[in-house]
Amino acid sequence: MSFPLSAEQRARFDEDGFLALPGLLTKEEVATIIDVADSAHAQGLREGHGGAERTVHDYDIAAVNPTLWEFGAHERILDAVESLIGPDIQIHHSKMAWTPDAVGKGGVRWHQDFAFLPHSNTSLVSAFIYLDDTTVENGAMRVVRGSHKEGLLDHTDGNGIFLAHCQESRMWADESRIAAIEVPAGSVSIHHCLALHSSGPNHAGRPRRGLIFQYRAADAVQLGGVVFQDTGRTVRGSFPGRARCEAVSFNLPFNVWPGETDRNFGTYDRLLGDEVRRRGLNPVPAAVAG
Ligand SMILES: O=C(O)CCC(=O)C(=O)O
Repeated sequence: MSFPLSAEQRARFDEDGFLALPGLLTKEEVATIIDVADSAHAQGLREGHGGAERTVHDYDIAAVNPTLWEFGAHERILDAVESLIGPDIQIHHSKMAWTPDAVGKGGVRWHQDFAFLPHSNTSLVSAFIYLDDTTVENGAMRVVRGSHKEGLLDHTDGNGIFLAHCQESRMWADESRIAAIEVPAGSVSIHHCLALHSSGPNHAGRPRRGLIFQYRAADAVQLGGVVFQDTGRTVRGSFPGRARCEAVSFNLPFNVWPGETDRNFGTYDRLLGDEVRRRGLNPVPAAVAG
């Protein structure tokens, strides 16, 4: 059986740039994911990334875990995603999102996902599976309604250096535009790749855990940012062997995430050939390359 979004849900997504789908997963499914989230492997990753102090995103989590790999192809999630980006769907990445239980810790600054993962079109959505009842008190995600219609906002220092968070504070100055996604465990929220969003710190001292899959239409071809282990996994339909381009111009992310030398986070470098790099012909602005 398939569970596409209703016309009303699609219209709300088009208007707001996000949608909450309460109760999409069963209690048993949530418990299965929590088992992985609480495993020694996941805890080790979290600790390694400073998870006692800040919200951490452990990427590639589904690529290395067969149980989570299956959740990337969850039928009901894909039905909703298909209603938004069409029948040919790939994963761009998976990650476990973990806000520490400690009061006052955690949070994610305002950003648009597309700034991190520019593609030839904007048919990309992120699906956040909630493992805990989530409210503003324990660090719910907040979205600026309608911001996905305003194009890619500035995430740089003005000299081409990618700062990984949006610099245009006017965008979140009007509180009436901000919606907090407050949902029970087992819900899924889906947001557009240009929806401006952030998360608050944990004020409640109870967990706020999630599993996130970033999906893309199979004809969205990546132009910059990180290629993950599960990038390009087809989860529904097929790869059309074609790129669809939207007529837009935007800055590509240039830099290496501080302290994460293994990840080349947000760098353009891996799109260049060895010989171009060797000869120093790469176009990365000097301030960034140095
Ligand atoms: O973990 C969070 O609260 C935010 C997740 C997020 O912003 C993202 O995946 O882009």
